[in-house]
Amino acid sequence: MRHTELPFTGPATFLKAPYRPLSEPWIADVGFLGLPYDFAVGYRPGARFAPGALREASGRYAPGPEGYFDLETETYCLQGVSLVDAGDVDPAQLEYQETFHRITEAARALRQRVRLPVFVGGDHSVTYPVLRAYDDLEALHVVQLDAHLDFSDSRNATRYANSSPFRRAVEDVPGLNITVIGLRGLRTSSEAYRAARERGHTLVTAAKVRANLPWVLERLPRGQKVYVSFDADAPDPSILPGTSSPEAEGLTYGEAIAVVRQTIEQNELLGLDLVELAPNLDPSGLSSLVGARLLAEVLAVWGSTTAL
Ligand SMILES: [Mn+2]
Repeated sequence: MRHTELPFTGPATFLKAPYRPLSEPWIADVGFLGLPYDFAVGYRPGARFAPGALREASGRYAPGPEGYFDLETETYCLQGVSLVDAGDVDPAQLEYQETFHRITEAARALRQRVRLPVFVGGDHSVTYPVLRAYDDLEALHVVQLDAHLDFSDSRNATRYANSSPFRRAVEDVPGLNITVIGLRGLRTSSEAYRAARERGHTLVTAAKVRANLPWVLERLPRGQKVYVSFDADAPDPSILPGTSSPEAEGLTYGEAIAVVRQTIEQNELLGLDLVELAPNLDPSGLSSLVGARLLAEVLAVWGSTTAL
């Protein structure tokens, strides 16, 4: 029994999925893994609380046995799609290498079990050890929704913070290409920007999304294996204030979903993360509800465009 009627009943798991730790044998279509690690933030902490907060908030969006009824197509989606909450990776607090090792091993294990692994951070540093679990592929295209580039080689003599996960990832994971959507940080490192450009990354500002969304959608990868990394600071802080480093003039919810939808529809989605959501920075609870809704909606898009 994975579904009870009211949002706040039963044990809090992602979308009220059954909890099955990776130490047990199971397979499913979708598996959630919490990565409650935020020791790498350069500013306000709290993303360690996101897996717990999103489990609780996502009860609001738990699909019934028939899935979700899509108002646009008047059909059900996620019908018969099996979801599992695989629990959390325990961080080793200050031992980032040990923590990253645990994350990579858990991500590899999850990839063996499910068609779509969903990783819930944590600050953005966790995406680096997650992407290491994809090093068996010839090529992988990351679509990163983010206010910031997160491609710094080093900041304050620190190379594994949440401003560097993609710089570390391209060093370790073969065949990685990256498209970033939503950039608008005022303190963008020109070195990081040039290095990303030289690698052929596609860098799209939030201003460009606002000015011409169809132009942006045209530039998304096509026909590739993709991984979507969704930073909670990509949307505008008016809808998602609970994040370490909010930047004004962000994406609308609709723009963010349009980017993710187009990415999923024209590629093969092999993984997804939602990072940098700090529920403690938003006492209204709105950020957790928007984050949970986002996860649910991305799953619905994936379920309606993927043959299961
Ligand atoms: Mn980020």
